Amino acid sequence: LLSGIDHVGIAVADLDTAIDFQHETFGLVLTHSEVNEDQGVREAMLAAPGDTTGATRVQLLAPMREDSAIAKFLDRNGPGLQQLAYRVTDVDAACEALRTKGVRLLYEAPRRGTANSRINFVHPKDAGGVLVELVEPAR
Ligand code: MC0
Repeated sequence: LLSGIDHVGIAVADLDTAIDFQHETFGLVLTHSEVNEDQGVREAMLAAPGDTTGATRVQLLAPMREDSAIAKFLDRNGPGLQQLAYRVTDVDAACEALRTKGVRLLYEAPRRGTANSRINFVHPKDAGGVLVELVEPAR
């Protein structure tokens, strides 16, 4: 079902400040950034310089709107780890398998994620207090 850990997501107030911090402190390298209007976020993907596969990234998420999930998370918790994203080969099949186990998915059908991936989320209350994202990368 799962083919790897795609990324971990950190909620931040200011994207550029957080990119600089991760670079100067840990040497992480910016590999991608985009705006996701549907999710109300500006986001950046960063890779560890010594990770030759580049498969697992750190995602920085900054809110664009007060009613976005990231704005609400920041209001409640301040900046910090917001999500764990598992990579799957077939997000529809993964969601179906999880529903069969009684796990709640946040969306009826997958939505658009980073770089045209297809995504859905498991409710944190059904995943040990962790917001789990499922990511099917674009082909
Ligand atoms: C809320 N809770 C969390 C949590 N957010 N627990 C762990 N991790 C989180 N990130 C807890 C609350 O503290 C609360 O616990 C309970 O879940 C339900 O809270 P709620 O008030 O009913 O719900 P909200 O309004 O806080 O929303 C939570 C929810 C929302 C997960 C439904 O954040 C959401 O829809 N997330 C999915 C979309 C998302 O996160 N987008 C941003 C990343 P108590 O014990 O107080 O009841 S976009 C992205 O990631 C894309 C671009 C990508 O990667 O491709």
